[in-house]
Amino acid sequence: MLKHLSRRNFLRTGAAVAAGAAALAGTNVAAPVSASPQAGQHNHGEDEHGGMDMMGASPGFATKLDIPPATADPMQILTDFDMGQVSQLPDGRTLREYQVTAYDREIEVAKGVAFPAWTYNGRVPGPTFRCTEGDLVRVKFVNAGSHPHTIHFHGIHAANQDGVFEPVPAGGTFIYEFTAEPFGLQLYHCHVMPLKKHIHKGLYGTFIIDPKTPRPPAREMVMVMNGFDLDGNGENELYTVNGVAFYFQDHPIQIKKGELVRVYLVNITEFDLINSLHIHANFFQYYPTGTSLTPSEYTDTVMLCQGQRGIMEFTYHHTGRFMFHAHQSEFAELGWMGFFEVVE
Ligand SMILES: [Cu+2]
Repeated sequence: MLKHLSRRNFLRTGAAVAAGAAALAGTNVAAPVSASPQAGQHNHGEDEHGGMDMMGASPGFATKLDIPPATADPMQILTDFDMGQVSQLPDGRTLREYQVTAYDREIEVAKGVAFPAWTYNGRVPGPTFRCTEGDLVRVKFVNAGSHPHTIHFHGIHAANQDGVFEPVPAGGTFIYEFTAEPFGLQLYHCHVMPLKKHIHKGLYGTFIIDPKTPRPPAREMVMVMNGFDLDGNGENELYTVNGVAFYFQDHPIQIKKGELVRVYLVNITEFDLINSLHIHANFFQYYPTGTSLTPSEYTDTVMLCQGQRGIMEFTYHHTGRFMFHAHQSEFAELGWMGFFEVVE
């Protein structure tokens, strides 16, 4: 049904209209997936393995091929920070250990629209890992998917921890270990070729390295801007924040008048050169990549290349419903649109 549609007329199709109408009518978008209109249509005809060999999987721990965890909805993803399992090293440093498993999984990306995703821990985007600068980070990765994958963390680390030259085969494992630096808003994603396929299928997430002196208290949330190519034509038919089109239009994000809000904003959108975020009736302080504690811009709109990210801070001084969305209006109409509900 979706095979010959371009994204420019996708909105006229039943699926997208249903998604938009559901959002406007307040219907719960997080209903179970009942149909998969895209099943079998997701192959871009590219070499899955990119010519890389499968050396380098770590034998350090047992392979775990269990059932994927329940899918997180975009509201959960907004505030779900994985601080890892914390322990103290002999030298006094903090060790944080994280578990990541890659699964193939069908997810719902708009009301009634399924996408055959490749996921970290069963969700798109993957977990938000959080630590403090100087911590030793140890990530135990199990590949329970059907293709080779890695985790490529942005940050500073050794070449053999970069998740590029050590593809982990299906059923394989790998342990990534590095000191968290520099502080800021990082991200991670699979780096197996063809890269655009492994990324757009859903293998990415947010990685926050807090400064040793924490940022001021705030209501914190993570927003990952992405897109979904439903028919395998190399274009996105849907755009979202945290994985479901129109979700935050249907489920406005409640914030309190006068409270400081901090948004960790990541753009991982494949196929399009940029993505953007605009908030209505307000301005925000912007910290590109979060690597400085001094904002570089006071604005109401920011645009990001794929892999670019930044921290926004703002406070609403008026109650009511305020829109936020991509300022490419086409993206907004294809799902990248939501509301803040500001209350007393
Ligand atoms: Cu991959």
